[in-house]
Amino acid sequence: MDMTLRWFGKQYDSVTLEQIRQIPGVSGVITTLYGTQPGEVWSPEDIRALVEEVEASGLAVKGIESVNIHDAIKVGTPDRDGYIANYIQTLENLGQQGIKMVCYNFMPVFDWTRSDLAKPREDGSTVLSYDNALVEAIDPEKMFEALDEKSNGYVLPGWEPERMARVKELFELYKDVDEEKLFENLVYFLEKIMPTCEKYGITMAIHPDDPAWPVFGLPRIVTSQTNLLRLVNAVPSSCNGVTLCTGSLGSSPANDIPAIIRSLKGHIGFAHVRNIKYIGDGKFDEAAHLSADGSLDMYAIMKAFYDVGFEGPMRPDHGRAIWGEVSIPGYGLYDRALGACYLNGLWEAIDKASKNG
Ligand code: DNO
Repeated sequence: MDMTLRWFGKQYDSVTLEQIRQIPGVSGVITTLYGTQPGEVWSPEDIRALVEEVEASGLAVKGIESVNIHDAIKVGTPDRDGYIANYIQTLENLGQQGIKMVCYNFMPVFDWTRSDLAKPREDGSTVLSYDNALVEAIDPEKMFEALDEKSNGYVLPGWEPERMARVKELFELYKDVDEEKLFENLVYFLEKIMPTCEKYGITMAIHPDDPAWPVFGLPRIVTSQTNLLRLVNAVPSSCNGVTLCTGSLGSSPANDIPAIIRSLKGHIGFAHVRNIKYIGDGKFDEAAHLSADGSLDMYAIMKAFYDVGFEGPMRPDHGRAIWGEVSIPGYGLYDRALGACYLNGLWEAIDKASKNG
């Protein structure tokens, strides 16, 4: 396991590389060219500049999150091959700079969804929270505005304002896409890009749908152990992998996260580790990473990663907003740094216990 932190780039993030460098046990970042739009080719110059900037701070780029997928590919419109060719070119350019892991998602229209980005807790912190009843009551076209108002002025990951301006058009585009069609389009895409991934040893790590059920009637296909296994088996390649996001999969209490990790041995390319607190059916708050603060057993989760021999990048996922910090919601420095130390501590204990019998 290689502990990292997500970093959105100097222009976009409230957290600096210098700060990340000072978190014990964090040697790299997961980053992206945050200003690019899905479908664009990432230029070798821009990628090189990003890698050099990170390396100049004493850190390394341990992966990209995300290279987002154009809707034409998800919907399977006739122009998809052109966008796939662009994606392949981006992978070539990333591969040439030594990038070995790319996180992506295949969620229609919206990436992760929340009903509140700053829900106050008893401890005075705020967290991201989800209430299905509240989300389903919002007009999807208003969803972006609802979230943007509470984004502290930052661009939210996966919620590109340019795409969100076209929400109505996007819903129209997806109207004939059901789960099977979406799955077929994902397999089509993966089959086309695998040769390039294999050439450079890039693991494509699909991010689960968040939350792990359909929202606004849009299909969702990466929600459970069954469909994750179906996906890795549909395109057998060491480069067809998964981002094991404990919070996204964990949004459904039916998902046994340690069991899912164990069943995906050898297919996990990236790990997002966070805790959530169930507060009702289709309702949860994000929590501090500590097991006791939420509903997930973080020790059992880390033990499962350890037992499957997970060696890829891991990052603490969303944190609470604490100590007065203002940042991209979920992505402040303080609580994620606490999370990284806690997860590193669990790992050290598991490792030493296992070696000392
Ligand atoms: C939210 C993130 C997601 C994730 C994408 C991966 O905080 O976990 O936006 O990066 O779904 O493509």
